[in-house]
Amino acid sequence: MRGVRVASAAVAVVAAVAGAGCKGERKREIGLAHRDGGPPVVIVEQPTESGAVGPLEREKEPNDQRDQAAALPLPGGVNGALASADDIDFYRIEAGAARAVVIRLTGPAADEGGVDLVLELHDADGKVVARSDRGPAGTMEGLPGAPLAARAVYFASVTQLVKKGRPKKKKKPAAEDAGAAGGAAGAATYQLTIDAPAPGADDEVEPNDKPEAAGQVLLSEEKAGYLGWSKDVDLWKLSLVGFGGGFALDLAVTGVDGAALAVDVLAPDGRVIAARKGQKDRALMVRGLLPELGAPFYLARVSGSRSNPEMAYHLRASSRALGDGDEAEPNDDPDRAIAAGTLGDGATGERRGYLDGGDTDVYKFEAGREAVGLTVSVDAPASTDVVLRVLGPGGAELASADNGKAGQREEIASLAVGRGEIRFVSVSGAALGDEADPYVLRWTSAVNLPGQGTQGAPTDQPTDQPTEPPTEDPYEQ
Ligand SMILES: [Ca+2]
Ligand SMILES: [Ca+2]
Ligand SMILES: [Ca+2]
Ligand SMILES: [Ca+2]
Repeated sequence: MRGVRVASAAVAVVAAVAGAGCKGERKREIGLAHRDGGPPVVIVEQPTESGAVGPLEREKEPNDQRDQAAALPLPGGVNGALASADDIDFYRIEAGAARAVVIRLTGPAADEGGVDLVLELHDADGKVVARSDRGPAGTMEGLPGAPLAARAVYFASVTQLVKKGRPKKKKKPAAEDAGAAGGAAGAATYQLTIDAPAPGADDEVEPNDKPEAAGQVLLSEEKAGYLGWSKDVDLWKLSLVGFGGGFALDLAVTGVDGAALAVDVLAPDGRVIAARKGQKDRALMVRGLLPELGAPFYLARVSGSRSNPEMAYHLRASSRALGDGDEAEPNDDPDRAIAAGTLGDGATGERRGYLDGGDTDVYKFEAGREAVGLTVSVDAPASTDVVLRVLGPGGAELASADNGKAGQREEIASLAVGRGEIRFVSVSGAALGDEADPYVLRWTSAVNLPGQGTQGAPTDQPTDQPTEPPTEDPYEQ
Protein backbone atom coordinates (compact mmCIF):
# COMPACT_ATOMS: atom_id res chain seq x y z
CA MET A 1 0.00 0.00 0.00
CA ARG A 2 1.92 2.95 -1.31
CA GLY A 3 -0.43 5.48 0.26
CA VAL A 4 0.09 4.04 3.73
CA ARG A 5 3.86 4.09 3.37
CA VAL A 6 3.94 7.70 2.32
CA ALA A 7 1.74 8.64 5.25
CA SER A 8 3.90 6.72 7.74
CA ALA A 9 7.10 8.33 6.44
CA ALA A 10 5.50 11.71 6.98
CA VAL A 11 4.56 10.73 10.52
CA ALA A 12 8.10 9.58 11.23
CA VAL A 13 9.60 12.86 10.08
CA VAL A 14 7.10 14.98 11.97
CA ALA A 15 7.59 12.99 15.16
CA ALA A 16 11.36 13.21 14.98
CA VAL A 17 11.33 16.95 14.36
CA ALA A 18 8.75 17.62 17.04
CA GLY A 19 10.53 15.37 19.54
CA ALA A 20 14.07 16.60 19.25
CA GLY A 21 14.03 19.59 16.92
CA CYS A 22 17.31 18.30 15.57
CA LYS A 23 18.27 18.39 11.92
CA GLY A 24 20.54 15.34 12.12
CA GLU A 25 17.72 13.22 13.48
CA ARG A 26 15.43 14.33 10.68
CA LYS A 27 17.98 13.26 8.07
CA ARG A 28 18.37 9.88 9.71
CA GLU A 29 14.64 9.16 9.55
CA ILE A 30 14.48 10.00 5.85
CA GLY A 31 17.51 7.84 5.12
CA LEU A 32 16.05 4.78 6.81
CA ALA A 33 15.27 2.77 3.72
CA HIS A 34 18.68 2.81 2.07
CA ARG A 35 21.31 2.96 4.75
CA ASP A 36 24.80 1.53 4.05
CA GLY A 37 23.82 -0.12 0.79
CA GLY A 38 23.49 -3.60 2.36
CA PRO A 39 20.92 -6.22 1.54
CA PRO A 40 17.47 -4.90 0.67
CA VAL A 41 15.57 -3.75 3.70
CA VAL A 42 12.52 -5.79 4.64
CA ILE A 43 9.55 -3.46 4.61
CA VAL A 44 6.99 -4.11 7.31
CA GLU A 45 4.24 -1.67 8.05
CA GLN A 46 3.75 -1.79 11.79
CA PRO A 47 0.52 -0.09 12.79
CA THR A 48 0.72 1.98 15.98
CA GLU A 49 -1.51 4.44 17.76
CA SER A 50 0.06 7.37 16.02
CA GLY A 51 -0.07 5.90 12.55
CA ALA A 52 2.77 3.60 11.55
CA VAL A 53 6.42 2.98 12.22
CA GLY A 54 8.32 1.70 9.27
CA PRO A 55 10.01 0.57 7.19
CA LEU A 56 11.90 -1.72 9.57
CA GLU A 57 15.59 -2.40 9.32
CA ARG A 58 17.20 -5.81 9.52
CA GLU A 59 18.94 -6.70 12.78
CA LYS A 60 22.77 -6.73 12.70
CA GLU A 61 24.54 -9.44 14.71
CA PRO A 62 26.55 -9.53 16.84
CA ASN A 63 24.47 -7.58 19.34
CA ASP A 64 24.66 -9.80 22.43
CA GLN A 65 26.37 -7.09 24.46
CA ARG A 66 25.15 -3.60 25.13
CA ASP A 67 28.32 -2.10 23.60
CA GLN A 68 27.55 -3.96 20.36
CA ALA A 69 23.99 -2.74 20.18
CA ALA A 70 22.82 -1.10 16.98
CA ALA A 71 20.85 2.10 17.30
CA LEU A 72 17.08 1.82 17.27
CA PRO A 73 15.97 5.08 15.67
CA LEU A 74 13.14 6.87 17.40
CA PRO A 75 10.65 6.39 15.86
CA GLY A 76 11.74 3.28 14.05
CA GLY A 77 11.98 -0.45 14.20
CA VAL A 78 13.88 -3.58 13.34
CA ASN A 79 13.29 -7.10 12.09
CA GLY A 80 15.32 -9.58 14.09
CA ALA A 81 15.58 -13.20 15.07
CA LEU A 82 16.80 -15.09 18.11
CA ALA A 83 19.47 -17.57 17.07
CA SER A 84 19.06 -19.82 20.09
CA ALA A 85 17.17 -20.17 23.34
CA ASP A 86 19.80 -18.12 25.18
CA ASP A 87 20.38 -15.48 22.50
CA ILE A 88 19.90 -11.89 23.57
CA ASP A 89 19.64 -8.96 21.18
CA PHE A 90 20.35 -5.44 22.40
CA TYR A 91 19.29 -2.19 20.75
CA ARG A 92 20.48 1.24 21.74
CA ILE A 93 17.94 4.02 22.25
CA GLU A 94 18.97 7.64 22.56
CA ALA A 95 16.24 9.60 24.26
CA GLY A 96 17.13 13.07 23.04
CA ALA A 97 14.44 15.08 24.82
CA ALA A 98 12.68 13.63 27.86
CA ARG A 99 9.68 11.73 26.56
CA ALA A 100 7.48 8.72 26.91
CA VAL A 101 7.90 6.04 24.27
CA VAL A 102 5.85 3.08 23.17
CA ILE A 103 7.98 0.01 22.48
CA ARG A 104 6.37 -3.02 20.91
CA LEU A 105 7.68 -6.51 20.26
CA THR A 106 5.78 -9.00 18.14
CA GLY A 107 6.58 -12.38 16.68
CA PRO A 108 4.91 -15.38 15.10
CA ALA A 109 2.80 -17.88 17.03
CA ALA A 110 4.34 -21.17 18.16
CA ASP A 111 2.96 -23.16 15.23
CA GLU A 112 4.71 -20.74 12.88
CA GLY A 113 8.07 -21.16 14.60
CA GLY A 114 7.66 -18.27 17.02
CA VAL A 115 8.94 -18.30 20.58
CA ASP A 116 7.80 -16.78 23.87
CA LEU A 117 9.49 -13.36 23.69
CA VAL A 118 10.56 -11.10 26.53
CA LEU A 119 11.11 -7.36 26.11
CA GLU A 120 13.18 -5.40 28.57
CA LEU A 121 14.24 -1.78 28.77
CA HIS A 122 17.60 -1.19 30.46
CA ASP A 123 19.15 2.07 31.55
CA ALA A 124 22.71 3.02 30.49
CA ASP A 125 24.15 0.91 33.33
CA GLY A 126 22.22 -2.16 32.27
CA LYS A 127 19.63 -2.05 35.06
CA VAL A 128 16.22 -3.28 33.91
CA VAL A 129 13.78 -0.37 34.26
CA ALA A 130 10.77 -1.99 32.57
CA ARG A 131 9.90 -5.53 31.56
CA SER A 132 7.15 -7.08 29.45
CA ASP A 133 6.72 -10.84 29.69
CA ARG A 134 3.17 -11.83 28.95
CA GLY A 135 3.72 -14.77 26.60
CA PRO A 136 3.13 -17.20 24.99
CA ALA A 137 4.57 -17.04 21.45
CA GLY A 138 2.50 -14.74 19.27
CA THR A 139 1.53 -12.45 22.16
CA MET A 140 2.50 -8.82 21.77
CA GLU A 141 4.99 -7.65 24.37
CA GLY A 142 5.05 -3.92 24.90
CA LEU A 143 5.98 -0.98 27.06
CA PRO A 144 3.40 1.78 26.55
CA GLY A 145 4.46 5.14 27.91
CA ALA A 146 7.89 4.05 29.11
CA PRO A 147 9.61 7.23 30.34
CA LEU A 148 13.01 8.23 28.96
CA ALA A 149 15.06 10.91 30.70
CA ALA A 150 16.51 13.75 28.62
CA ARG A 151 19.71 12.88 26.74
CA ALA A 152 19.91 9.51 28.49
CA VAL A 153 20.88 6.28 26.74
CA TYR A 154 18.76 3.17 27.09
CA PHE A 155 18.89 -0.35 25.72
CA ALA A 156 16.01 -2.53 24.64
CA SER A 157 16.67 -6.25 24.82
CA VAL A 158 14.85 -9.13 23.18
CA THR A 159 15.15 -12.60 24.69
CA GLN A 160 13.23 -15.82 24.77
CA LEU A 161 11.51 -17.11 27.88
CA VAL A 162 12.75 -20.62 28.56
CA LYS A 163 10.80 -22.40 31.27
CA LYS A 164 13.07 -23.50 34.08
CA GLY A 165 13.56 -27.20 34.68
CA ARG A 166 12.33 -28.16 31.24
CA PRO A 167 14.91 -28.52 28.47
CA LYS A 168 14.03 -26.76 25.27
CA LYS A 169 12.27 -29.00 22.79
CA LYS A 170 14.32 -29.96 19.73
CA LYS A 171 11.17 -30.16 17.69
CA LYS A 172 11.80 -27.19 15.45
CA PRO A 173 15.36 -27.10 14.13
CA ALA A 174 14.31 -24.35 11.73
CA ALA A 175 13.72 -22.05 14.68
CA GLU A 176 17.11 -22.90 16.21
CA ASP A 177 18.89 -21.91 13.01
CA ALA A 178 16.88 -18.79 12.45
CA GLY A 179 19.63 -16.40 13.52
CA ALA A 180 22.28 -18.04 11.39
CA ALA A 181 19.96 -17.98 8.42
CA GLY A 182 19.56 -14.23 8.91
CA GLY A 183 16.02 -14.37 10.26
CA ALA A 184 14.26 -16.57 7.74
CA ALA A 185 10.54 -16.04 7.64
CA GLY A 186 8.65 -18.34 10.01
CA ALA A 187 11.59 -18.82 12.39
CA ALA A 188 12.10 -17.31 15.87
CA THR A 189 11.75 -13.90 14.30
CA TYR A 190 10.46 -10.72 15.83
CA GLN A 191 9.64 -7.14 15.02
CA LEU A 192 10.66 -4.46 17.49
CA THR A 193 9.36 -0.91 17.10
CA ILE A 194 9.60 2.30 19.05
CA ASP A 195 7.46 5.38 18.76
CA ALA A 196 6.87 8.53 20.81
CA PRO A 197 3.21 9.50 20.44
CA ALA A 198 2.09 12.61 22.29
CA PRO A 199 -0.09 11.65 25.28
CA GLY A 200 -3.65 12.95 25.31
CA ALA A 201 -4.88 15.34 28.01
CA ASP A 202 -6.60 12.50 29.87
CA ASP A 203 -3.77 9.98 29.55
CA GLU A 204 -1.34 9.07 32.28
CA VAL A 205 2.20 10.44 32.09
CA GLU A 206 4.86 8.04 33.28
CA PRO A 207 6.64 7.85 35.61
CA ASN A 208 3.74 8.23 38.04
CA ASP A 209 4.60 5.90 40.89
CA LYS A 210 5.47 8.72 43.32
CA PRO A 211 2.82 10.97 44.94
CA GLU A 212 4.40 14.14 43.52
CA ALA A 213 4.04 12.73 39.98
CA ALA A 214 0.44 11.52 40.36
CA GLY A 215 -1.94 12.61 37.60
CA GLN A 216 -4.66 14.98 38.77
CA VAL A 217 -8.26 13.70 38.63
CA LEU A 218 -11.17 16.03 39.16
CA LEU A 219 -14.62 14.71 40.06
CA SER A 220 -16.44 13.20 37.07
CA GLU A 221 -13.29 13.24 34.95
CA GLU A 222 -12.18 10.07 33.25
CA LYS A 223 -8.49 9.28 32.93
CA ALA A 224 -6.71 6.49 31.10
CA GLY A 225 -3.58 4.53 31.91
CA TYR A 226 -1.83 1.28 31.15
CA LEU A 227 -0.62 -1.52 33.33
CA GLY A 228 2.37 -0.82 31.13
CA TRP A 229 4.93 -3.38 32.29
CA SER A 230 5.48 -5.90 35.05
CA LYS A 231 4.84 -4.24 38.41
CA ASP A 232 3.81 -0.90 36.89
CA VAL A 233 2.18 1.25 39.58
CA ASP A 234 0.14 4.31 38.68
CA LEU A 235 -0.80 6.98 41.19
CA TRP A 236 -3.69 9.35 40.63
CA LYS A 237 -4.49 12.37 42.76
CA LEU A 238 -8.23 12.51 43.42
CA SER A 239 -9.25 16.07 44.19
CA LEU A 240 -11.66 16.39 47.12
CA VAL A 241 -12.19 20.10 46.57
CA GLY A 242 -15.83 20.99 46.97
CA PHE A 243 -16.78 17.80 48.78
CA GLY A 244 -19.76 18.38 51.04
CA GLY A 245 -20.89 16.57 54.18
CA GLY A 246 -22.95 13.48 53.47
CA PHE A 247 -21.28 12.88 50.12
CA ALA A 248 -19.17 9.83 49.41
CA LEU A 249 -16.43 9.26 46.86
CA ASP A 250 -16.89 6.42 44.37
CA LEU A 251 -14.00 5.23 42.26
CA ALA A 252 -14.37 2.96 39.23
CA VAL A 253 -11.56 1.42 37.19
CA THR A 254 -12.45 -0.50 34.03
CA GLY A 255 -11.15 -4.00 33.46
CA VAL A 256 -7.96 -4.95 31.60
CA ASP A 257 -7.86 -8.26 29.70
CA GLY A 258 -5.68 -10.82 31.42
CA ALA A 259 -5.10 -8.74 34.56
CA ALA A 260 -6.64 -8.68 38.02
CA LEU A 261 -6.66 -5.05 39.14
CA ALA A 262 -5.65 -3.79 42.55
CA VAL A 263 -6.72 -0.34 43.72
CA ASP A 264 -5.63 1.22 47.00
CA VAL A 265 -6.85 4.57 48.23
CA LEU A 266 -4.39 6.50 50.38
CA ALA A 267 -4.67 9.59 52.55
CA PRO A 268 -2.28 12.50 51.80
CA ASP A 269 0.04 11.20 54.57
CA GLY A 270 0.24 7.78 52.93
CA ARG A 271 -2.16 5.87 55.22
CA VAL A 272 -4.12 3.23 53.33
CA ILE A 273 -7.80 4.09 53.56
CA ALA A 274 -9.03 1.19 51.44
CA ALA A 275 -7.31 -1.71 49.67
CA ARG A 276 -9.21 -3.66 47.03
CA LYS A 277 -8.37 -6.48 44.66
CA GLY A 278 -10.46 -7.40 41.63
CA GLN A 279 -10.81 -10.48 39.46
CA LYS A 280 -9.06 -11.22 36.17
CA ASP A 281 -10.49 -9.22 33.24
CA ARG A 282 -13.01 -7.42 35.47
CA ALA A 283 -13.56 -3.84 36.54
CA LEU A 284 -12.92 -2.83 40.13
CA MET A 285 -14.84 -0.29 42.20
CA VAL A 286 -14.11 1.39 45.51
CA ARG A 287 -17.43 2.77 46.69
CA GLY A 288 -18.75 4.88 49.51
CA LEU A 289 -15.55 6.51 50.80
CA LEU A 290 -16.37 9.31 53.20
CA PRO A 291 -13.44 11.75 52.89
CA GLU A 292 -11.72 12.70 56.12
CA LEU A 293 -12.50 16.21 57.27
CA GLY A 294 -10.23 18.72 55.54
CA ALA A 295 -8.44 16.20 53.35
CA PRO A 296 -7.61 18.10 50.12
CA PHE A 297 -7.10 14.93 48.10
CA TYR A 298 -6.78 11.18 48.22
CA LEU A 299 -4.37 9.14 46.15
CA ALA A 300 -5.54 6.14 44.13
CA ARG A 301 -2.84 3.55 43.49
CA VAL A 302 -3.64 1.34 40.51
CA SER A 303 -1.71 -1.83 39.72
CA GLY A 304 -2.43 -5.27 38.30
CA SER A 305 -1.41 -8.89 38.34
CA ARG A 306 -0.16 -8.68 34.73
CA SER A 307 0.68 -5.96 32.26
CA ASN A 308 -1.26 -5.27 29.07
CA PRO A 309 0.24 -2.88 26.51
CA GLU A 310 -2.81 -3.10 24.25
CA MET A 311 -5.70 -2.24 26.54
CA ALA A 312 -5.81 0.82 28.77
CA TYR A 313 -7.85 1.04 31.95
CA HIS A 314 -10.10 4.01 32.53
CA LEU A 315 -10.43 5.56 35.94
CA ARG A 316 -13.32 7.70 37.06
CA ALA A 317 -13.98 9.41 40.39
CA SER A 318 -17.44 10.66 41.30
CA SER A 319 -19.35 11.87 44.33
CA ARG A 320 -22.63 10.49 45.55
CA ALA A 321 -25.06 11.71 48.20
CA LEU A 322 -25.22 9.02 50.86
CA GLY A 323 -28.75 7.77 51.52
CA ASP A 324 -30.10 7.05 54.99
CA GLY A 325 -29.19 3.39 55.08
CA ASP A 326 -26.02 3.50 52.97
CA GLU A 327 -22.75 2.30 54.43
CA ALA A 328 -19.80 4.68 54.47
CA GLU A 329 -16.19 3.57 54.14
CA PRO A 330 -13.73 2.99 55.67
CA ASN A 331 -15.41 0.47 57.97
CA ASP A 332 -13.27 -2.63 57.50
CA ASP A 333 -12.58 -3.48 61.15
CA PRO A 334 -14.12 -2.87 64.59
CA ASP A 335 -11.97 0.23 65.12
CA ARG A 336 -13.62 1.87 62.12
CA ALA A 337 -17.05 0.26 62.42
CA ILE A 338 -20.17 2.14 61.40
CA ALA A 339 -22.30 2.97 64.43
CA ALA A 340 -25.55 1.30 63.45
CA GLY A 341 -27.59 2.04 66.54
CA THR A 342 -28.91 0.93 69.89
CA LEU A 343 -30.50 -2.46 70.43
CA GLY A 344 -33.68 -2.51 72.44
CA ASP A 345 -37.09 -4.08 72.48
CA GLY A 346 -38.51 -3.83 68.95
CA ALA A 347 -35.50 -2.01 67.47
CA THR A 348 -35.02 -2.76 63.78
CA GLY A 349 -33.03 -1.33 60.93
CA GLU A 350 -31.23 -1.98 57.68
CA ARG A 351 -28.11 -0.92 55.81
CA ARG A 352 -27.01 -1.29 52.21
CA GLY A 353 -23.40 -1.79 51.27
CA TYR A 354 -20.91 -3.15 48.75
CA LEU A 355 -18.19 -5.74 49.21
CA ASP A 356 -15.95 -4.45 46.43
CA GLY A 357 -12.79 -6.47 45.84
CA GLY A 358 -12.34 -8.22 49.18
CA ASP A 359 -13.97 -5.53 51.30
CA THR A 360 -15.28 -6.22 54.80
CA ASP A 361 -17.94 -4.04 56.41
CA VAL A 362 -18.27 -3.84 60.17
CA TYR A 363 -21.27 -2.36 61.98
CA LYS A 364 -21.36 -1.53 65.66
CA PHE A 365 -24.37 -2.12 67.91
CA GLU A 366 -24.84 -1.34 71.55
CA ALA A 367 -27.52 -2.82 73.78
CA GLY A 368 -29.56 -0.42 75.88
CA ARG A 369 -30.67 -0.91 79.46
CA GLU A 370 -32.07 -4.38 78.88
CA ALA A 371 -30.60 -7.60 77.61
CA VAL A 372 -31.93 -8.45 74.16
CA GLY A 373 -31.97 -11.19 71.54
CA LEU A 374 -30.42 -9.95 68.30
CA THR A 375 -31.30 -11.33 64.88
CA VAL A 376 -29.25 -10.20 61.87
CA SER A 377 -29.51 -11.24 58.24
CA VAL A 378 -27.90 -10.32 54.94
CA ASP A 379 -29.52 -10.55 51.54
CA ALA A 380 -26.72 -10.97 49.00
CA PRO A 381 -26.66 -9.78 45.40
CA ALA A 382 -26.54 -12.54 42.79
CA SER A 383 -22.75 -12.76 42.41
CA THR A 384 -21.84 -12.47 46.08
CA ASP A 385 -21.30 -15.34 48.52
CA VAL A 386 -21.70 -13.44 51.74
CA VAL A 387 -20.38 -14.35 55.21
CA LEU A 388 -22.06 -12.91 58.29
CA ARG A 389 -20.37 -12.77 61.70
CA VAL A 390 -21.14 -11.35 65.11
CA LEU A 391 -18.12 -10.30 67.16
CA GLY A 392 -17.80 -9.44 70.84
CA PRO A 393 -16.48 -6.11 72.16
CA GLY A 394 -12.88 -7.33 71.82
CA GLY A 395 -13.37 -8.58 68.27
CA ALA A 396 -13.69 -12.32 69.12
CA GLU A 397 -16.18 -14.18 66.97
CA LEU A 398 -19.36 -15.17 68.81
CA ALA A 399 -21.42 -16.51 65.91
CA SER A 400 -21.15 -16.86 62.15
CA ALA A 401 -23.31 -17.87 59.20
CA ASP A 402 -21.98 -19.03 55.84
CA ASN A 403 -24.34 -21.74 54.69
CA GLY A 404 -25.65 -20.25 51.48
CA LYS A 405 -23.99 -20.00 48.11
CA ALA A 406 -23.65 -16.87 45.96
CA GLY A 407 -26.80 -14.81 46.00
CA GLN A 408 -28.21 -16.54 49.07
CA ARG A 409 -29.24 -15.08 52.38
CA GLU A 410 -27.40 -15.60 55.66
CA GLU A 411 -28.94 -15.19 59.10
CA ILE A 412 -27.93 -15.36 62.74
CA ALA A 413 -31.01 -15.53 64.95
CA SER A 414 -31.70 -14.68 68.57
CA LEU A 415 -28.18 -14.04 69.75
CA ALA A 416 -28.10 -12.93 73.37
CA VAL A 417 -26.70 -9.47 74.08
CA GLY A 418 -26.40 -8.39 77.69
CA ARG A 419 -27.47 -4.93 78.76
CA GLY A 420 -25.10 -2.21 77.65
CA GLU A 421 -22.94 -4.64 75.72
CA ILE A 422 -21.34 -3.97 72.38
CA ARG A 423 -21.56 -6.26 69.39
CA PHE A 424 -19.91 -5.92 66.00
CA VAL A 425 -21.63 -7.35 62.96
CA SER A 426 -19.22 -8.13 60.12
CA VAL A 427 -20.31 -8.62 56.51
CA SER A 428 -17.72 -10.04 54.12
CA GLY A 429 -17.44 -12.70 51.47
CA ALA A 430 -16.54 -13.45 47.90
CA ALA A 431 -17.88 -10.65 45.74
CA LEU A 432 -17.05 -9.42 42.28
CA GLY A 433 -15.08 -6.19 42.32
CA ASP A 434 -17.76 -4.63 40.14
CA GLU A 435 -20.96 -6.13 41.53
CA ALA A 436 -23.75 -3.76 40.56
CA ASP A 437 -26.15 -4.32 43.45
CA PRO A 438 -25.66 -3.78 47.17
CA TYR A 439 -26.29 -6.31 49.90
CA VAL A 440 -28.93 -5.48 52.48
CA LEU A 441 -28.16 -6.03 56.16
CA ARG A 442 -31.22 -6.17 58.43
CA TRP A 443 -31.49 -6.46 62.17
CA THR A 444 -34.16 -6.79 64.81
CA SER A 445 -33.81 -7.00 68.55
CA ALA A 446 -36.29 -7.90 71.25
CA VAL A 447 -36.18 -8.11 75.01
CA ASN A 448 -35.11 -11.58 75.90
CA LEU A 449 -37.93 -13.04 77.99
CA PRO A 450 -37.06 -16.02 80.21
CA GLY A 451 -37.78 -19.39 78.63
CA GLN A 452 -37.79 -18.16 75.03
CA GLY A 453 -34.32 -19.51 74.41
CA THR A 454 -31.44 -17.68 72.82
CA GLN A 455 -28.04 -18.82 71.77
CA GLY A 456 -24.84 -17.49 73.18
CA ALA A 457 -24.08 -16.45 76.73
CA PRO A 458 -26.75 -16.75 79.40
CA THR A 459 -28.43 -13.48 80.10
CA ASP A 460 -29.03 -11.49 83.24
CA GLN A 461 -26.18 -13.13 85.09
CA PRO A 462 -24.16 -10.92 87.41
CA THR A 463 -21.04 -11.54 85.27
CA ASP A 464 -22.82 -9.99 82.32
CA GLN A 465 -23.33 -6.69 84.05
CA PRO A 466 -21.36 -4.01 82.27
CA THR A 467 -18.79 -2.25 84.38
CA GLU A 468 -20.18 1.04 83.16
CA PRO A 469 -23.84 1.75 82.60
CA PRO A 470 -24.91 2.96 79.18
CA THR A 471 -24.73 6.66 78.69
CA GLU A 472 -27.85 8.74 78.19
CA ASP A 473 -27.24 8.90 74.46
CA PRO A 474 -25.68 5.63 73.36
CA TYR A 475 -25.62 6.58 69.67
CA GLU A 476 -22.12 6.90 68.36
CA GLN A 477 -21.12 9.86 66.32
CA1 LIG B 1 1.01 2.99 33.76
CA1 LIG C 1 3.39 3.91 36.38
CA1 LIG D 1 -18.33 -1.80 51.85
CA1 LIG E 1 -15.59 -1.87 54.22
